[in-house]
Amino acid sequence: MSINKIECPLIDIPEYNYNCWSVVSSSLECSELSFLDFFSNFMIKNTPCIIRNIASEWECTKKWVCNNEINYDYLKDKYGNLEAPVADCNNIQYNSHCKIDMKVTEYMDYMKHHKDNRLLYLKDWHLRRNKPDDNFYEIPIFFALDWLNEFAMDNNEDDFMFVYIGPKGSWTPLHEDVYCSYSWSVNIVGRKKWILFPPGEEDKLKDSFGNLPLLFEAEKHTNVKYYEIIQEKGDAIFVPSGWHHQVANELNTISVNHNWINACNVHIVWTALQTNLTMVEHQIEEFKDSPEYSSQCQLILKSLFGMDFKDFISFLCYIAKKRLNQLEGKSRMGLSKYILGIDTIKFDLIHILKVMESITTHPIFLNKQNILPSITEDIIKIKHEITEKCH
Ligand SMILES: O=C(O)CCC(=O)C(=O)O
Ligand SMILES: [Fe+2]
Repeated sequence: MSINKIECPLIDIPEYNYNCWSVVSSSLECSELSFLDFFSNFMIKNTPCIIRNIASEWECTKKWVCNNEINYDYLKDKYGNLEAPVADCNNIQYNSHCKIDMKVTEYMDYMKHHKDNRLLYLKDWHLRRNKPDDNFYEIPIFFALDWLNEFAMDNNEDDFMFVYIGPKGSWTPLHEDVYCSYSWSVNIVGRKKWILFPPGEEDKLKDSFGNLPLLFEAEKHTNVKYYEIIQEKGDAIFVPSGWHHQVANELNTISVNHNWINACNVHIVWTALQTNLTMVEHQIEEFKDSPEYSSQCQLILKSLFGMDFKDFISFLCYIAKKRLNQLEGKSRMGLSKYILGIDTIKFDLIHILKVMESITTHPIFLNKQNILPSITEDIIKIKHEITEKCH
């Protein structure tokens, strides 16, 4: 079997069972871990893990690091004229870090000498998109089933592939990832301390208005279950869907991070989308008799969650159509250099069908509230086709 071929087993995804604490937070050696082990023990169980020594062959491991420190001069030389978003961890406004755009050359000077009161964290930098021919890292096979970035790249839309560079002491506030997606992160150099909360534990941290703190402090919350995970240089961390987390750089650190969705967590994304819609509907309940109520709810949903029903369904339909074509013999290339095996394609389709079945019983779909006109026919056609070809 080709080492770039992804074969997943056609198995069911179990219900959440976070009483299985013993499997939580395992640390595994990359060369001893198979795709299947990762798939069945972590991805479908939505459980975190560390994979050690994943980046030894990456170009950035070789070139961006010098004597275990960030090679500021190399980065300045190579990327100095690009711009990147930078957060000031010492400047908090509206419950988040103040953000500015900065020239990379200026940021590298700051990192090398930093003598001011600011604590600047360069984050969410789309370096890969800015320099598409610069293959400074390879997506590891474990993280290659990634509909989110496949969709973004095929359609020339914003992707979810980032570089983070931060000094010792910089940090990321407590949050849940965009769309309730998975994330993975690899340290090129440095060390991060992660605090992860199994889904639901974050409710214990909320104040009387339902707001989460910017930063979890263990001494203030003694009844909360959480995991502290240290991620060293060369380690990947797998952050499951819906696990709130906060991160602190314990040394000057560079990481590569992706957000991703696939057949194993798409149902979690769908659940989160519905929960967010219900929340929005309650918030503007007083207008529920107005003819614009449904479309206004979708608009607010998009600004809150990052996508609305139409976006989510279009995304699902796109992946479904692509996989149906791949089943018929069209190129089976997935993300990056990876080829999808037949069972992987079927696995994707079967789980898309499950979510589509749930979508078609949702009140928005049943009441034909005019927010999904053209997609309605698409989804029904796709459901038929999947049923025909995969059962
Ligand atoms: O590394 C960080 O500071 C934050 C990364 C993160 O939140 C993620 O990868 O999901
Ligand atoms: Fe995150």
